[in-house]
Amino acid sequence: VKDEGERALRREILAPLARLRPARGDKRNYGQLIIVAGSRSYPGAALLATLGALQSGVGMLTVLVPETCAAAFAARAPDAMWVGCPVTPEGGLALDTLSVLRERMGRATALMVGPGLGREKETLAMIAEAVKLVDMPVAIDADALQPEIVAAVKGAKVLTPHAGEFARIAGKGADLRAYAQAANATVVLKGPVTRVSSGGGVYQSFFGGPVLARGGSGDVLSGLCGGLLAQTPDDPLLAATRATVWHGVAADALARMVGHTAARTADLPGRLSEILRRFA
Ligand code: NPW
Ligand code: AMP
Ligand code: MG
Repeated sequence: VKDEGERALRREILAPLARLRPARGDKRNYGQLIIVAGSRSYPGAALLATLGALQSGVGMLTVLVPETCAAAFAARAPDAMWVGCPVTPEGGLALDTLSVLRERMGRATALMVGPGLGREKETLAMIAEAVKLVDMPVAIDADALQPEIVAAVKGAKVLTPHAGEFARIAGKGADLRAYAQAANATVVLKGPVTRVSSGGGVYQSFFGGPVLARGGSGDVLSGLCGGLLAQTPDDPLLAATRATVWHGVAADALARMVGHTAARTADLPGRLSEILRRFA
């Protein structure tokens, strides 16, 4: 992506993802993502983010979730490595999740935090430490979109706020481009039109539509974004714009198939593959 001017994103940005892979690759060539997500109140958000990440092409995916969820989730998505972590009495991930992260970081190429975490003090303090701990780009969504967490990231970061979360991190009425520049972040400001900026150009996505106006659609996007970031850790803007377009075009496909009303967010990840087939 050329980082200048204002322009609408085109679906052709997805074409390279449809190419056949070189014959000799192995899973280590496609990055490793670690997701930290979920709580007793919002287990589903962690699963939806995982389903999005699993379709991104990422080589390996490790997901840190409350220990009470891991077995059920492994049955739903055995291709992810589910790691159960300790929870607080209120049901959020506890501070000790950090030791699990230390053990599992290994060769990870990106970290994604946020979906369904809840906003307990201990959980958010753990996430602030987690993003300091790692030496890799970080994608931040949902409850983890807090000013102190964003500021704690040393390296590259991709933020995926909706308007309410953007006001929380940037202040009411803040400008996307100016904030992205000041925060040294790639920001995906979600809405009926999603706008993406790293502080240079502003890229608009007109894909998607009101079929996405239901719980969990942002969680699928953050998983997809994390999975793409793990594959192009040196180009967060490319990962963010591709994730936005891919998510939107998949939503359009879902709406064509089942309409706007009776659609399921859980069926959205399944449409991601169909979109790429059209470029192949
Ligand atoms: P209010 O209070 O609604 O008026 P929240 P969330 C505002 C998980 N989920 N445009 C909102 O305003 C997520 O992953 C789990 C503008 C509030 O002030 C999170 O962990 C699901 N403003 C958690 O739920 C499926 C908006 O922003 C502030 C807005 C909470 O996330 C659902 C913060 O927002 C969900 O994804 C908008 N579009 N939306 C699951 N299946 O497990 C909200 N605001 O209160 O943190 O709300 O986005 O629901
Ligand atoms: P979240 O609120 O985090 O679940 O994110 C909602 C997702 O759905 C974002 O990707 C939004 O861009 C998308 N979305 C929600 N409502 C609409 C709409 N009316 N038109 C297009 N996209 C939408
Ligand atoms: Mg969300």
